Amino acid sequence: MSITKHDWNKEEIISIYNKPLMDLLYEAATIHREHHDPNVVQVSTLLSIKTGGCSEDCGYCPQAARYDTDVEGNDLMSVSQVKAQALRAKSNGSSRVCMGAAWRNVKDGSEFDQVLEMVRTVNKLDMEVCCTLGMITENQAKRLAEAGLYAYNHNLDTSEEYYKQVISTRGFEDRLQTIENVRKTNITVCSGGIIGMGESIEDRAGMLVALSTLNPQPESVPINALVAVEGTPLEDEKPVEIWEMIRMVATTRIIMPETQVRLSAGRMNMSREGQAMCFFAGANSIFAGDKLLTTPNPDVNDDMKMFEMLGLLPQKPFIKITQPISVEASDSQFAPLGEKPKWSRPGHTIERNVEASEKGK
Ligand code: SAM
Ligand code: DTB
Ligand code: SF4
Repeated sequence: MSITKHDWNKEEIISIYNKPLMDLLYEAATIHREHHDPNVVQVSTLLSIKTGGCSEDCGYCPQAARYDTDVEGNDLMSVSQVKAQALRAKSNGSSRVCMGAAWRNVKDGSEFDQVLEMVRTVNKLDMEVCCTLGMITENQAKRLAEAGLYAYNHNLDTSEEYYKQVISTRGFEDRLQTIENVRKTNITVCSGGIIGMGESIEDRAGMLVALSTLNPQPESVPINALVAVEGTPLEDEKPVEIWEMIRMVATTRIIMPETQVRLSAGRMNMSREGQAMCFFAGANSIFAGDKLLTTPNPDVNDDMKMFEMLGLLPQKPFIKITQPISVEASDSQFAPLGEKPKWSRPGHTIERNVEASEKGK
């Protein structure tokens, strides 16, 4: 079995990405088979526990308050609603629930306490619990870990250079800092990005350099194809070609052999044949359920038919890492610190974001 390399550079990654497709597929599939069962695919269900009304200007995101999209904002879900949805996801073959909140960062207080209770509740259903709540401090990561969180999703989204052309309200280094905070606990790291935002292949490689040089590398890497939502600055980006998705998945697999590569947003535009090639190229996880956070996703029954057709089996939970134990709130060792961390706010002008915000007024 090959040893994981942590010093990938952009040139090496670009030359892998641009290999003749058959060579790329063969190499990726070979590495995939050395590290994983090629017929097992992990299934995660997304749950938007707090939707819309977000303060940030992320150019891809329908949940940013400043853009005029059809997203209806909702307050934080109740713990019992989350439990009901998690049970449904479990009965549909999901081993993981990923709870997303349209927040810039986590603030200590009753809403975070409620999220911690959601984590305890879903962990007790013997499912892997993932959260994606924006930036978090070390103390908040420790409290999530103590509640039984299995994974924290925090995407780098794109290269450090292109990030500046997509988001102006927070910096790339804040993303890295949050990942570092998560790494101070036993929570696994889920971090990936989006293709199809107008970035170059160099930017895709730049993002993969940033992810693959993390040591340890993220345990899971979601590869999203942009869902271009009307009203967002990126509404006119054309859909990524399946070949780009296959190349991105294969390259990710080659440079991060152990990671779970997740075929994430954008599956509505992918044929079964296209997805099958992604699985061959090393994708071994999907988001299932008829909704991602706010946009449509394939019907779960159709996905299960696809699994059957391809001979794929959904992965059981806690295969690589044992189930965390949830400590009750009353026994917690970590008090909320009420910190006010200085996350950056670069505030430079991104013309298309400004234009979309103006239209949204
Ligand atoms: N607010 C938190 C944050 O930004 O970290 C968590 C939720 S946010 C919606 C999670 C991730 O969803 C983003 O980092 C981005 O990668 C992905 N995402 C959001 N909108 C998307 C879109 N239209 N198409 C593809 N991926 C998208
Ligand atoms: C990730 O990488 N993709 C998911 C999850 N992590 C949180 C989110 C995709 C969102 C797509 C747009 C939407 O449905 O709002
Ligand atoms: Fe807010 Fe996250 Fe969407 Fe950015 S990606 S606008 S932080 S919900």
